[in-house]
Amino acid sequence: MTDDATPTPAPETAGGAPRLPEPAWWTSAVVYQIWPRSFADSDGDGVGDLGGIRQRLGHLHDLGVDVIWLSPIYRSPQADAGYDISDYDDIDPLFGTLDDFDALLAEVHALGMKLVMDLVVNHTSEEHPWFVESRSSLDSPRRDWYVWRDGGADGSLPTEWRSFFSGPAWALDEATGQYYLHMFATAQPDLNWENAEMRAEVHAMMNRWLDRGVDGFRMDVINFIAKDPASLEPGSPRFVMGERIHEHLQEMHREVFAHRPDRELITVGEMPGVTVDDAVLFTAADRGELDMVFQFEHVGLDSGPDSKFDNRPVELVPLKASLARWQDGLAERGWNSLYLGNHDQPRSVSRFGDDGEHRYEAATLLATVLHLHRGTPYVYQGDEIGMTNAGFTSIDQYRDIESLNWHAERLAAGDDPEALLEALRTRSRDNARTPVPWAGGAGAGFTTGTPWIDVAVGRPELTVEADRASSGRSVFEHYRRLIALRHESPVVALGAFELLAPDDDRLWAFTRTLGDEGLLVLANVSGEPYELDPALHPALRRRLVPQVVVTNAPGSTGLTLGPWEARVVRA
Ligand code: TEU
Repeated sequence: MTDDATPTPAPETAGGAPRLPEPAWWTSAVVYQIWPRSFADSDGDGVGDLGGIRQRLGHLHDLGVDVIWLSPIYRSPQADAGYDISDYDDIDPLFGTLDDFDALLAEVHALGMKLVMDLVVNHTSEEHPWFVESRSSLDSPRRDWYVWRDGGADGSLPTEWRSFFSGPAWALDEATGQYYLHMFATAQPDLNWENAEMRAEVHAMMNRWLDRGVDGFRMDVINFIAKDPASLEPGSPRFVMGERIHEHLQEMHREVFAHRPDRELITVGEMPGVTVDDAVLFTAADRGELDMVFQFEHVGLDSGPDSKFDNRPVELVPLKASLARWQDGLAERGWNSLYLGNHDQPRSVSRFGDDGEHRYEAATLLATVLHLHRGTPYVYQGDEIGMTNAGFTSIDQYRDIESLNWHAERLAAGDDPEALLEALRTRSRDNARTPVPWAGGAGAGFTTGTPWIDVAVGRPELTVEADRASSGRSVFEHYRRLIALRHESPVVALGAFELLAPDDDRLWAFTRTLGDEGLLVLANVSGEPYELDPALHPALRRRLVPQVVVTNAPGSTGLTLGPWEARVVRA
């Protein structure tokens, strides 16, 4: 988010043809997400840390990513794995010190990469001094920094809202007799963005991190910050996306980003429930809000009506239609971020692919399809070697507060324990939170101690070392090719997108076009061979052997796609 990210009005050239604005640097960039607890442990306490990240930077440099996003490393009681922050200006001792951080940042920059921090300002930890002061009395100067309400005279809660982590979204504070809002854990009270003093403190904190040298922010549930006061009344149908959200983001842009035109920064807002139309407003360069958002439509398709744990099979037709709608919706104004997994989602190869017989093909197919869309791709740690779901069989193996709260609530309600474990095996956030297995052996090259959570069960042979060494079948090598392709090929970064065969429930096919350049992407999303219809695209009709740009099945050039084969050809 810099002035060069904001297309300037196109000046007329001498010949009269308008010159296109320079695309922002992040249109050809790829981001890698590190979830620090499980990336690499340098001190043997079983928890990943900054030292571990520093030791593994070569891996990311080899992969070729441009930006590293770190999930929260700030001081935190770790009720929600660091998304409950008690000091925005310090590093949690679990992960290291500010000196370690500065050393990491310098090394990332020396390798030509950028570092983005997680910004969690919808809520703080209940241990943050702001909240300690806020709850201390009804007339505390910081009372209004959080969302406090009276309960009903009949003992009812201020509203019916439920927390994302089970139970009501309101907690009673005995000392003052009022309830505070917590959309997530009770230990994560929501900040009140109506309070200008609080907003100014957040802006100042962001400025301190940018002054320190970080290259931007991934903003946690940032569309939740604006609570419409009316929505906080009983019976309100409105959830948390209040109307002032755009005002808050524009103010943040003015106070934090706008006066740094010399910096190449990036902002991405995490936004559960955001629509395509909202996203245009959030990301259109001329509005000065965000560079891109994480939308949730495609990762909600397999959720049941009541809960994500009520899991449905993922179907290809709605999945590709959903991504295509976002491609079309943000084609002229705005920008997409592209992801299939992160620390809140199951492993993408287990969820959308095949984590058994065709794991290599499915992991590389999903990567190919995602990276050939228009937008900025995000690679979640471990996906670059095709890591699979955790495979846990006992509730004792789980650590995540969302999973544990949900399990306890459903068990108390009398649900079948085996069915609960099966739901967690499919949907728990811990599926994506197992240690990165760098090598074989007890601590999987992740730690010399006992890992804070078990290494994924059932695949001891799947390690970074083994994947990178497996010639011709390395998921890592495939990602590397895709990332390099985006860097060198404007049609991948900027080309127009068109979905082909939208109703086909096995073929995921689309084209990308920029000027005279065209690419055709063909992916067989099934374990059976797929016969391409030559009528699908002229490049196939001409029966020329089209030039293959990327494939996960070298040598396969005919009209038959093998199981989970993905092929990108010039067209
Ligand atoms: O997640 C927000 C969010 O709405 C969900 O993805 C949520 O984590 C849950 O899985 C819904 O079922 C963000 C962070 O990414 C997440 O790790 C935090 O727990 C959450 O905010 C609170 O900070």
